[in-house]
Amino acid sequence: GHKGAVIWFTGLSGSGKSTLANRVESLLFASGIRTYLLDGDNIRSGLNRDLGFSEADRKENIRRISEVAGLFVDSNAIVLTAFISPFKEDRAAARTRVGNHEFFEIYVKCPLSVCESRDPKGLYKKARKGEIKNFTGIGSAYEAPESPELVIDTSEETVEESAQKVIRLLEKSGII
Ligand code: GGZ
Repeated sequence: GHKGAVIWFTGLSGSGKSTLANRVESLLFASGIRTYLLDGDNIRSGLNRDLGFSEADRKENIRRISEVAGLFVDSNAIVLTAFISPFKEDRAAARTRVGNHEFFEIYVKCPLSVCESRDPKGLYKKARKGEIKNFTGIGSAYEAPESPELVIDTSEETVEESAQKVIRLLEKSGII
């Protein structure tokens, strides 16, 4: 058996949140654990399609996501969230909503220069040209976590190593 929990990945665009969350999800799934992955693809396109990237909209984005994550935890699923979630206050509110013992904040750390060189969707390039005004790391702040449960440096380690660290954290915390 396993307990419900939220694995909350936070980091810049291009830091590797989704890649890592997907890898962790397949490892958990392979062990027969009930998981659900929340990301831009299933949240910003539906539930939150009325929201953009102003501070107020990002705040509301994270608030709704934490409410949904909390509901899944009630069903004993392990929820993985992959959103920039740039503001400390909003991540703290998510932690309070979900419950401190069920909330694992993973800082997906990666230098801005590396994220910018990856630039899979060309968004940093657009932000530099002024075509996206409030892009995180360029025209909008990213507040790094001060005491996350785990820090993963994706410019220094492989996705496999990182995923194993997340699994070990869940094991030693008694979630799985
Ligand atoms: C940041 C933006 C922006 C702005 C569009 N700032 O790399 P991506 O493309 O696939 O991931 C980014 C995603 C961020 O959405 P989140 O819901 O994770 O953000 S937040 O937690 O701050 O609400 C990026 C794309 O949306 N994107 N405009 N201005 N990222």
